[in-house]
Amino acid sequence: MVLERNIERTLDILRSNKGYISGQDISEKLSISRTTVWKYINLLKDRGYRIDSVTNKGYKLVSSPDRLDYNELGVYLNTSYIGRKVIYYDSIESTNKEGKKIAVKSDEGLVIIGEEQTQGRGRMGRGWVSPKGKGVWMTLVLKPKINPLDSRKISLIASAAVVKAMENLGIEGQLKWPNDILINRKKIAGILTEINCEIDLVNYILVGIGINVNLDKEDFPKDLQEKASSIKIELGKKISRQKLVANILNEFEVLYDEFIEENNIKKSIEINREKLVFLGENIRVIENGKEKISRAKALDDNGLLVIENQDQSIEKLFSGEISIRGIKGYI
Ligand code: BT5
Repeated sequence: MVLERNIERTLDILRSNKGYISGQDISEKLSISRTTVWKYINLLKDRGYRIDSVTNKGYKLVSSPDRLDYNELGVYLNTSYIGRKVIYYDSIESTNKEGKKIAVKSDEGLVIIGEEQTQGRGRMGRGWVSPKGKGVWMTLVLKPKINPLDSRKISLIASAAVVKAMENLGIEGQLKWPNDILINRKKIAGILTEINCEIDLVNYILVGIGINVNLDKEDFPKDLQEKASSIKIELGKKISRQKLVANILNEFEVLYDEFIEENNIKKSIEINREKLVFLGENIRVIENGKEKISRAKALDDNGLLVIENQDQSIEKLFSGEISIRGIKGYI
């Protein structure tokens, strides 16, 4: 424990110094010997940190490993409770599945992250492709004191947080109601919200977020290559997963607090509306295997999708088991 703590402190010192810092300075700050500093530096290098060392100048952090553990994310977090505890797995079946095992005993705001998922899950029993080190596969554990009927709103908060975080990093995403995030009309992220509740009491809610960040085309199975994509493929450059995750958690906390403290999700609805794809277009509405063509009209204040059917009747779609698709293309 002490060793880990000291390695972390060494890392913090390196991070807070833009240039070189001498071994002597680090040893004084931590009250340890210079040999021990040298030992910590080597341990950090073993963990993937690139640290430059120059005689008479000292050490400088050049780059950090592309990992999603708390050490790496924490630097960019400004939340008070969301993401302040992270359980990190190099490989896991499914972060939502893990969430179900530990949520009851966990604190609100816990985040479970896997570098890869071997059995990632989508909605309605579908699968989710989650290759190692290239995406964000995480689950957020929440314990709101709300009516279970209101839990649907958490999904709207989550999708708003994801597109807002992307926007912060200069990435223009769109939302396909209810929970897909697209770039150039290809799916790059999905959200799986699961709830465990009694009749009038929520035990916990799991918000599973999957984002294709740095996947290449070959990372997708053939049948997904036309409709799915990644931020890297669409933008032509790699994105920091750490900054993206921290931004999502930062945005999520603000929007979630609005819901919990003021009992409204105005900000989340506004973001969802602003980013909604298909507005004014004809869409295919699919429910229980049946399909019809309607026009997407608006998102109402509760996050229901307002559509106009061909007989001009107006209908509001409640997410649940309904999917929508564009007329052309795969999405
Ligand atoms: C979703 O389901 O979009 C929700 C995905 C949630 C994944 C996260 S990752 C962390 C957490 N732990 C989990 O185990 N899951 C959550 P749905 O709308 O049902 O979309 C699933 C469908 O999208 C699949 O049937 C495929 O057609 C397609 N798909 C699978 N993997 C994909 C990927 N990586 N990117 C884009 N589309 C994918």
